[in-house]
Amino acid sequence: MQQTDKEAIFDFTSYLDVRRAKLEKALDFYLSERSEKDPSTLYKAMRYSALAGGKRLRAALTMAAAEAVERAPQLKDMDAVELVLPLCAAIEMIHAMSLIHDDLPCLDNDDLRRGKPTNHKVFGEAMALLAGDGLLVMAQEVLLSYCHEKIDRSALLSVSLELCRATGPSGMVGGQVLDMEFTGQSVSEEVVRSIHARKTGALIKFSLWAGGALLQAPERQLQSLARLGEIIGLAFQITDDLLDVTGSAESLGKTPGKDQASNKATWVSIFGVEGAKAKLKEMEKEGKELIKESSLDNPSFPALQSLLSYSINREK
Ligand code: GRG
Repeated sequence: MQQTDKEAIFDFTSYLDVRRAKLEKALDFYLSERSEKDPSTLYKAMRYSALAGGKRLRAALTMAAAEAVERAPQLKDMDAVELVLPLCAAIEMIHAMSLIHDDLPCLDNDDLRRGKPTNHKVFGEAMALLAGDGLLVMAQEVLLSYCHEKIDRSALLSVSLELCRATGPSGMVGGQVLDMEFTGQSVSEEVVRSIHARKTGALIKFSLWAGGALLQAPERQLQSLARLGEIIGLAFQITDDLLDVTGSAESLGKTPGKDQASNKATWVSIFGVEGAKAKLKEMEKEGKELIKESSLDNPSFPALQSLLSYSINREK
């Protein structure tokens, strides 16, 4: 395609690389020891998982949402990505902690994550548990202490509250418990949907909504972001279930085949591989229509549409 003065070609790879680098610099700073008296093994263990790479999809969704919305007047001349960096770091810290705890012998008992030995394989179970605890609490500390002074305090408080909800019993923790309780049982689509909406979907939905909410976007845009978050969250999980069947340890950086081995309720167990792929096509179509109807993407800068496709067509 030829590039004209009016339309720039959207380079999604560079788009992601630039944002990933900003996020990782921020994480590196927030996760630095503040004093010589800080327990350095704990920091090493937290940094090992939080800075271990990963796609950074949740942070990218938050940044894309922040760049897409109408902002509060006092934030208009500021860089949207910089404004949401503490929020993105908080989300990725919570995501990293959930992976550390999920890999522990008492839960999934895994040895490989992001192509590296899991946290407890390197630091031992007790330190891995505490590194997860440290990241979980530090996420809220980072969010509440590092946001720019021009960010409205009541917007910040409601983002912090929703992050608690997305993470706790009504979100990720609750979803993990339902997942454990239904493992080995034959379940309906309804049950799988409700497990995944909490376990994986809640943090993804939050990531999109919060990117707009922190910058005080209008309610109609926040509602569209929340709905898009539900669609991407579900599509992400269906893809994850498919990759567990079709992917290799080398490409995934984690152990495949675990869902079937532990008799988990997944989209593939309900619809089969072809049915799950067809469901994904439906979700992608629905997501694209929503983005268009809600004018969430600028045609020459289709970040949300690219992130939707990326979360479905990824190979890891
Ligand atoms: C106390 C918050 C808290 C949680 C403990 C362990 C647990 C309860 C919940 C598990 C949640 C979990 C690990 C869900 C799986 C989500 C998932 C599919 C992770 C993989 O995400 P990717 O593919 O990973 O985005 P990368 O490595 O790219 O970041």
